[in-house]
Amino acid sequence: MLERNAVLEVVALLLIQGEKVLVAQRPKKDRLAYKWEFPGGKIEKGESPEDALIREIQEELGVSIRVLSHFKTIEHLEPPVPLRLYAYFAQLQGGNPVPQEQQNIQWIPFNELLSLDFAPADIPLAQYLVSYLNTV
Ligand code: DCM
Repeated sequence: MLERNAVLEVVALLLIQGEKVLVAQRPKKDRLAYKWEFPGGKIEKGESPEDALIREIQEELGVSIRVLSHFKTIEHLEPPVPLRLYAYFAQLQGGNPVPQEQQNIQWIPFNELLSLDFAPADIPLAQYLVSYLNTV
């Protein structure tokens, strides 16, 4: 397959504390500037999604996590960047997330989550998450 048709494989963190979930806002310099997302990023060649998530969260938020379980995989196959987003529940191993890449972060209450201006692939993920949280 030609590179331009490749689907980008990306991981996302679902980190919950009490009635809140952690979200990050993409910095000005990035694609999808100022859109909110669940923290994460690209899976590198040869890396498992779980290892990619642990690495990305250490890089972006300066904390180590323990990956608990896979929640959902979202396929957002539209241009300009078709992507497959693997979302995992995880817990902190200690410490608090601190942005390392000039992004804003916030712990947002479940009932406010859907009011955020999310990146396209994160919109259905947020919807699934809210539905799920309402059942547990
Ligand atoms: N991405 C996304 N949702 C996330 C994480 C990432 O849509 N929760 C997208 C944005 C980029 C690509 O994945 O197109 C790579 O992310 P990054 O630029 O953070 O490495």
